Amino acid sequence: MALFVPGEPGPVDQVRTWIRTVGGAESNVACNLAMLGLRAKWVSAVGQDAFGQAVVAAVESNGVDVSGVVIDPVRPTGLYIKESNAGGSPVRYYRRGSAASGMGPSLLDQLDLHVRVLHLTGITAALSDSCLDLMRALVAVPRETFRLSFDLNWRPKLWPGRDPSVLRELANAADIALVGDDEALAVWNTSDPAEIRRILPDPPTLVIKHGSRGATLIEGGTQLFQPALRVDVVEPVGAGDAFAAGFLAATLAGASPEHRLRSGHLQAATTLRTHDDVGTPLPSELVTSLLNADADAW
Ligand code: KDG
Repeated sequence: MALFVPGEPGPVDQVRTWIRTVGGAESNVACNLAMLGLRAKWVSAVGQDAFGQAVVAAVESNGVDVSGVVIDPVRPTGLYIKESNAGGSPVRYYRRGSAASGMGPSLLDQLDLHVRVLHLTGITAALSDSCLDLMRALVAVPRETFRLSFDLNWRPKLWPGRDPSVLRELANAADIALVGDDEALAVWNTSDPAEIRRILPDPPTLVIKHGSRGATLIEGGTQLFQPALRVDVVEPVGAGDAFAAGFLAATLAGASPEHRLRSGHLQAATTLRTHDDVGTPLPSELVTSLLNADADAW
């Protein structure tokens, strides 16, 4: 989506200067993966309009393969705005009837599934009936070579009139599921990791994020908590996507559970420090020293 961030303080109805940038959970993950040096492809749909061109160009400029993006000649590119530039992150969507909401199972033709990870999020399931059909088709694709990663990404503003119980089904179909404890509380009435595991027993890898506190990895009978980095937060939207990318990159590299969580937190820090959905890389020496730091120094 095209993303508008206020360019000056004040309530949105009085803001006259807007900064136009780009956001969207899945493209954020792809951009972060590319930033981490992995080959990433983003598949979606944008309108045949200036915002669509800008979105595709921005994602591509991060090093992401955008060759599978569909240009919809009829429906417009979705937009969203961040209503506040003073902390917090209320967002307002202008995406009903957008090109992305027109996606459906035919998009499978655009997908080259010779990948190591296919990453999906619960946002797509909320966009339309055809998007939900697409999600169901994607989780049903036989996985010979790739792992399916699924981030719950609970966005309450997208669900009125739709049944969010499907999120449990989709998350349980994943090999790697990522869930915020605040999201689990909203959707399943619990933020307790053991209870969340009971609701999501199937993914071999389950990551439960506890906001600024840290994250818990539950995998193969072990449970590991890793605190988050202390960061001066400018605005948190996109941090979960960056975390997912950091975690996935380290997972693909065969890193230890502790390093995988740390890699997620480090990547999240890049986004937390900016109003943009995708941040800029941290100095590599800092990353290396923090990945290998003692637990106390972290
Ligand atoms: O995770 C960040 C996303 O929420 C943001 O980029 C916008 O995709 C978006 C959404 O639907 O909220």
